Amino acid sequence: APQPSAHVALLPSAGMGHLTPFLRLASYLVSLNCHVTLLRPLPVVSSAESLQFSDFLSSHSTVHCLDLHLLPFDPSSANSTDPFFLQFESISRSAPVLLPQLLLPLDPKPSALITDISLASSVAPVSRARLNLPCFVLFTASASMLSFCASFPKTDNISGSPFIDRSTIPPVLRDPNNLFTQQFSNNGATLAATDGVLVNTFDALEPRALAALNRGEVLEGLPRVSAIGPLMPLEKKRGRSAPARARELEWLDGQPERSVVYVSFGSRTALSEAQIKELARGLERSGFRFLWVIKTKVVDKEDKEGLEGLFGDGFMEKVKERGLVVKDWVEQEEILAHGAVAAFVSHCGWNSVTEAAMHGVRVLAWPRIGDQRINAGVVEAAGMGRLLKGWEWGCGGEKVVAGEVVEEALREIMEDASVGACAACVREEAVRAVGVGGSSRESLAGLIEKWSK
Ligand code: BUP
Repeated sequence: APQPSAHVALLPSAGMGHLTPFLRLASYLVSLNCHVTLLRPLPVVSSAESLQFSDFLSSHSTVHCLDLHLLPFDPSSANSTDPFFLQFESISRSAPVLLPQLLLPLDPKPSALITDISLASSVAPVSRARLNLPCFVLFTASASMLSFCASFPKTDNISGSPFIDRSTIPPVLRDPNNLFTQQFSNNGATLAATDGVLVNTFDALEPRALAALNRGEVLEGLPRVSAIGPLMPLEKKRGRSAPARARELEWLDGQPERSVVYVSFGSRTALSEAQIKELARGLERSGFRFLWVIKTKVVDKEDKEGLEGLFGDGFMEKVKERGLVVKDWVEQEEILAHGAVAAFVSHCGWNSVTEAAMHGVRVLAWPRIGDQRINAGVVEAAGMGRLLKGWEWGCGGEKVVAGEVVEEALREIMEDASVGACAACVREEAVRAVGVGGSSRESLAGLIEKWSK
């Protein structure tokens, strides 16, 4: 085999939304003949993350994994109860101590360290000063969100990027004392001191944000922002040891072409019980076929309830011919790739948006928290989907959207051919971006060349 062209160390953060693009990038780098050292913060928060790590390592034997055993951290000292934000804090506090111990003895030495935006303010200074390594950030959300993050002002004055609408800014950022607000602000402020930012997006999806970022219109002194997405899913195991085809994929096999609505609000936000009942009513009234992945807890390990009793009376019986509801982890990427799927009712976590884009699936955007409303704006601007009518912060949780509203929104998204046509165009652009000579592929090749010197 030819000598690896570059040696890159990767430090991901917590939650599937952050881990997934890191492992996809790691796999991509390996395929481009790079040597990858993966730093794995332990213990992880969710079962999904621990499975994802072990699956990845068993199928990428050349990746060198180093465990970063987190130092003791008292969560009561931080102003948040969100398990993922607390984990960001824990990794951030441990990294300055542990990174030199793990990375300095390496031979050959890495030529760059890539870390998650949620860890940037703690990792970038150590990378430069102690490890003598250029530090790059993988921004795991949209370039539009990056433009907001990079321009996020002092915590007493929320205004943000020139083209981010105030109403799309997550309410948590209005609380300057919240742990997440502090992390977001510190990490944003560090961006200018890093060597480059990689974003899981592509030029044709976010032309305006990417141009503004790279023209210095968002923040002067920001390093090069490279769109390298959409990052491709990890290859699934094939052959004898491969797991049997999942129930939901078999179910999709039996459905007509482009007939199914896929419903999922991601790995880390649960709908309220009242909202689950109304969404069920909406799906039932719409008459469409549907596949619904449901979550009732923020961390999967706590999700022990069965499905019975979650919905209104007789729901499961009434829809059994045309609907499937699952609670387990599913292979979302394979679902979106399936020809039977037409539309995606999505919280607009950025990975979900890029996966829908890659497969030309239209999106009914129903954001819940964080960057999701800004990402929904990207979906709308690209024409590949619509925001749920009447949407406001808190929808799905304390503010319940009625079944009739869901029904109407489903009809609109499924019956509007122009949205379908836009989604198909976005798909073509996504395929082009990552193909030979495509913009995203060339951007990453340029970085690898730099890291090889
Ligand atoms: Br749920 C679920 N299977 O059952 P996002 C999610 N996923 O493969 P999130 C599955 O997890 P943040 C499931 O395809 C995507 O790659 C999904 O990331 C996959 O949202 C990832 O879409 C979820 O970014 O994270 O998890 O809410 O809040 O960080 O955006």
